[in-house]
Order: sequence, then structure tokens, then C-alpha cells
Amino acid sequence: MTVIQVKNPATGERIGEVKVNTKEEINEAILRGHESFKTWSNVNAHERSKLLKKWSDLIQNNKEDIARVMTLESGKPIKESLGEVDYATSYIDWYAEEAKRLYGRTIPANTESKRIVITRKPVGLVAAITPWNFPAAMMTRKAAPALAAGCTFIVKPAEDTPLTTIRLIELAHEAGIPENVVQCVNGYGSEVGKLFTDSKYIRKITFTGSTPVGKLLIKNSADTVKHVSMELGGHAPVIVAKDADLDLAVDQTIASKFRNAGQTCICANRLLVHESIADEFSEKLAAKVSELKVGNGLNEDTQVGPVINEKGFNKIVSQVEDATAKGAEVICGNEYNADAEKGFFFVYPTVLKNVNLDMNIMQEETFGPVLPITTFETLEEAVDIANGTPYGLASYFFTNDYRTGVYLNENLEFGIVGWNDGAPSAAHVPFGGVKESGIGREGGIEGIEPYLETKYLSIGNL
Ligand code: TXE
Repeated sequence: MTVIQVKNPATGERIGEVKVNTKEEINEAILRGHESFKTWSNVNAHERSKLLKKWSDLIQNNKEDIARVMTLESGKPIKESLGEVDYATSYIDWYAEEAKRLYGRTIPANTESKRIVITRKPVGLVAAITPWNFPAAMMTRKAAPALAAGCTFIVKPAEDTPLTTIRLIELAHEAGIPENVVQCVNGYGSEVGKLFTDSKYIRKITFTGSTPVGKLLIKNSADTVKHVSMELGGHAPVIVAKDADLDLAVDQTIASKFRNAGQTCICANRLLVHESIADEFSEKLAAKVSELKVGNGLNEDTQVGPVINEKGFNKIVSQVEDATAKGAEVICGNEYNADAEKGFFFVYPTVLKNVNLDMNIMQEETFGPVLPITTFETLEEAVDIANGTPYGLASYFFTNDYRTGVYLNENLEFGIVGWNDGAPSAAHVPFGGVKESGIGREGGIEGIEPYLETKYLSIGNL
């Protein structure tokens, strides 16, 4: 039996293990998911809604335990883990309601002898592959709309953080959602991913993770013409205009950037500050960033935990080294407490200035607590820099001038725009990116669409 050891990224200590499911076990789980679709899709929507609500309640009743497991396996500060449990259940609550609103339509026919009825049908068995940065919420924002729509669901969590997901799926069963309707399998991404994409029974793949893996999943889904939803990398710009409220911009940027140690796909990744305020802004920012408390996420006062693993750590360090070698100036941070042998990796919050577009950090997603600052002269220039990567997930700007705001909103090529707002995500809004940041939206009324087919009935000879 092969197992995956789950380790605490704050200490490197082993906190548990999960069995790697064999190919046969995964194919059996897929078959069970497929076979249970017929029954589940015919459970009436109000009943599915009640079961989802019960699942959400059970998660809330176990909130502290779940948050603790999440902090142990992901390293995120315990306050953020508690917040993530709420965020995760907010998706279940939202889609428990949306389950009751799967409206169809009737269309006037072009002859009296016909009637036309359009209904919405679930796509079938859905397979989800989730990342380690939000082990609860990235799963529930896929599972909840899928189950609400009448799909059956099977998830493979990230190898670093399977324990939170396993616990949530157990609670789904405890709530009364049948075991074959919502399942969890464990294993390595490439192996399980291939079994998912090859299976004709899986009608949809929903993925949150890196852009290269997303592209591979899209390609591999072609042979069976599956639906795909992709929530991939981001490289969010933050534009601070000359008239911005600097204190607001500093606070919101810090909250956006350093949450989850900078490991979120919508976190502020590139600061573009108007040249006339750049010095004042940088000083204010660095002063506050250097006060952030780094440590084990189980300590109540920790604000920045470790980064997830050695691969993530090396990517961050190499971006900082590349930037400093090309002339960037460190104005705070660039310190580390890491031990590859023991298995923990802390990166102290870092701010870099004198950054230019030739540096990797301005082109590639960082996924760590490092913030590069560059300056701009005109809004056109800021927009060009902001739009100048393959990503298009979140973008932010700070201005109190409505003309500047409208101009920026209309010209930024991103799925999400925060105007004087660094925290735009919520269950009731459509979250997702354009360009290589993804396909589809999660959350809001849009978030159930990818789990539905449209069926058209024409009644003739009346
Ligand atoms: O991602 P992977 P990693 C970005 C972020 C980060 C980088 C690498 O920039 O630094 O990706 O992180 C599964 N077929 N994001 O290596 O590999 C894997 O098991 C099918 C942004 O962790 O994409 C895990 O469950 N699945 C992102 C999931 O993909 C495969 C969140 C994510 O892992 C697979 C995470 C394969 N061939 C990373 N290979 C976001 N959008 O928030 C891996 N997986």
C-alpha cells in the first residue's frame, strides 16, 4: 500500500497519512458516481437543498476542529482557517438556495400545433481537482453547485492538504448525501488526473491550480469532449493612482497580499504606483509590512504562516534573487527561516522597489509574501503593464477620481476588478479569470451554469 505523508509546513512534522487509491479503486469510484447519477439527479431540488443545508450546518458545528486540521496541514494562521470554514459553507448555503431556482423557459412556437419547453439538466458525474491553498473552500465551491444542480461529484484533493477535504466529505455523508454521490479519492495529480480525463463516465472536470496543469487537463479532456472549468493562476496588478487614499491602499494591499502567506490566486502581486506618490507610498507600506508577525499558524497572533513546501519556497526565492540581481532594492524582508531537511519554509514579508518588467517577478505568479513595486507616469502606461501578462484573474486599483476609476475598469482585461477594494471574493459573486487565468466562473448565479446542460423539447402534432 502506498501512502502520502501529510506534514505540517510550520514544523515539518508528520501529522497524518492518506492511502493512495489504486487505479482499480479510482475507476470503481468513478463507476459508482456514474451509476448513482440517475437516482441523485431525480431527487427533487428542494430535498437536495435541504441536504446541502444540513451539510453546511454540520461543518459549522465542527468548525474549530476543521480549522485546526487546516492550519496543521496548510500552515495558514488559525484565524484564516476559521474564516475559510465560513467561506466554504457560504458556498454551500448559496447553492442550497440556487438548487431551488433551476428555472427553464417556454418559447412561443411558430405554429399553433407545437409547444416548446426548455429545461436545465445536470451534466452528469463531475470530477474536481483542488489545490492546497484553500483546502475547504476550493472544494465546496465546486461540490455545492454540482450537487445542487443534480450532478454526482468526486474530488481529488492536493497531496499536501487532503485531511481537511476528507473530513468535509465525511460530514457530507453524515448529513445524508449518499456515499456514492459525493466521493473523495487520493493520489498523485498526474495519475488521478489521467484516470479522470480518460473516463467516459466523467462529463465534467473542474480544476483549481496552476496554468500548465489546467492546459493539460483541457487537452486531455478533448477525447471525451468533457465540459471544463478552469480556475488557474493570476498575477494581480494593484494600480495606485496619484489621488488615491494612500492609507486605504496600503491596508487593502497588505490584506490582499499577505493573506495565506501570499498564496492565493487573486492576491496583489504587482504594485504599480504613480511616480509622484511612490516614495511616500513605499515608506508607509514597508513600515506596516515589517510589523507583520510571522510564525506557526496555531499561534493566535500569527499573521503570516509558512509557505506550503520546498517547491513553492524555491520559486519565491528565485524570483527575489532574479529581481535583486537585476537591480531591485529590498526595502523590507528578504529574510528566511527554512530548513529543507526538517521541512519548514518561512519567508518574511518582503517589499521590493525599483522593479522593472524584465524581472521574472513582474511576469510570473509569485505565490508568496513578496511584493514588487514599480512606478508609472500615465494611466495608459499602467494599463499596458497591468494587461501585459498572459493572466487575467484579479486586478485592483485605488483612486477617488471617478473618471480614473471608470477608465481603469473599462480597460483592465481581468475577470475581477476591485476599486478601492482588496477583498472582492464571496459566494454570491462570479469569480474567475480571462486569458490564461481560466474558463468559467465560480460563485453567484453564474457558478451553477457550468454544471447544467440545456434540453429542448418540441411537442408537435397538437
Ligand atoms: O500546482 P498544481 P502546485 C499556482 C501557483 C503555484 C503553482 C504551483 O503559482 O506556485 O501553481 O503549485 C494537481 N493532472 N497555483 O504545484 O501542480 C495536484 O495534485 C491533474 C495557483 O501546487 O497545479 C493538486 O491537486 N492534476 C492555484 C492540483 O493539481 C494535477 C492554486 C494543484 O497542483 C496534475 C495552486 C496533473 N498532471 C497553485 N499535476 C490557484 N489558482 O489558486 C498536479 N495536479
